Order: sequence, then C-alpha cells, then structure tokens
Amino acid sequence: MSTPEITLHGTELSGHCHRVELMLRMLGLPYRYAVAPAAIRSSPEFHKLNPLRQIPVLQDGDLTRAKQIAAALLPFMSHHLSTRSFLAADHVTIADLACYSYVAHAPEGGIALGEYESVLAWLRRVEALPHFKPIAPSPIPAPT
Ligand SMILES: N[C@@H](CCC(=O)N[C@@H](CS)C(=O)NCC(=O)O)C(=O)O
Repeated sequence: MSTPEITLHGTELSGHCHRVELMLRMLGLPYRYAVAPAAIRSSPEFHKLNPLRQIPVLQDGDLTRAKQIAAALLPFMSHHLSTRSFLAADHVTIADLACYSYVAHAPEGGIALGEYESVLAWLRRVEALPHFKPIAPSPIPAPT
C-alpha cells in the first residue's frame, strides 16, 4: 500500500485538529496522522511547517496550511438549529464539522449545553454520520 500524500499534524485532544480529521475521514481521503506534542512543535523541523508552531498543520504534497479558527456562539446556534437539522444546508456540510469538535468539548471547559436542546440534538446527528470518530475526552475534570 502506498503512503498517503496527506499528513495531518496534530494532537488527540485538540478540537482544531479533530475537526480537520473529521473532514478528511468524511471525504474519504487517506491521511497519515503525525502526533505533534509541544516537544515536536518546538523543533526546527516543525518550525519550517508552521512558524507559529501551532497545530493543526495539513500537508498535502508540497502544500502546507495551518487551518483557521471559526468561532460558534451557542445561543445563535441553538436558535438556528431549532428549525434546521444542520448548520448550512439540509444535509451535513463543512460548517457542521468545523463547529462540532468545540461544541462537543464545551462542557469540559465549563460551558453546559443542557439548555441548548437543539444543539444537543445536532451533536447527536453529527455523531450518527458514517465514518464519525469521537474526540478523545479530556483527562481534566470539567470545572464545577
Ligand atoms: N489558527 C489556528 C489555531 C490553532 C491552535 O490554536 N492550535 C493550538 C492547539 S488546539 C496550538 O497549536 N497551540 C499551541 C501553541 O499555540 O503554541 C487554527 O484555527 O487552526
């Protein structure tokens, strides 16, 4: 089997990385996952990939991109999803994958999702998609 051309540099607990990995999986693109903890990110080799020393970094042949953040506001999402199944269309799109990882992790950062029923239902819809992979739970307990 040939080595995939695409390499995703990331860490297991990073939502930024998880959403990129979800997209690769759902597009059916073969990729290699290169684990890049702080020690790797401080190396001269990683500096060449991303001078900001941040993950995710997606390498596709000679092309390297550090992905951009998109923030989602829960009350907005909740209202929006009260009449829709997915964020941007009547089927899943990149918008759902871009937002999923952080929203799913929000309770670990002390942001309860209980009052956002439509957001919870949307999370379950994304999780039910073919090829879905859950993000690893944080070992840090959620603040009380
Ligand atoms: N603009 C980047 C930011 C990525 C980012 O903040 N990555 C974090 C991990 S989730 C990181 O690499 N932090 C290490 C650092 O900033 O030194 C994106 O949206 O992907």
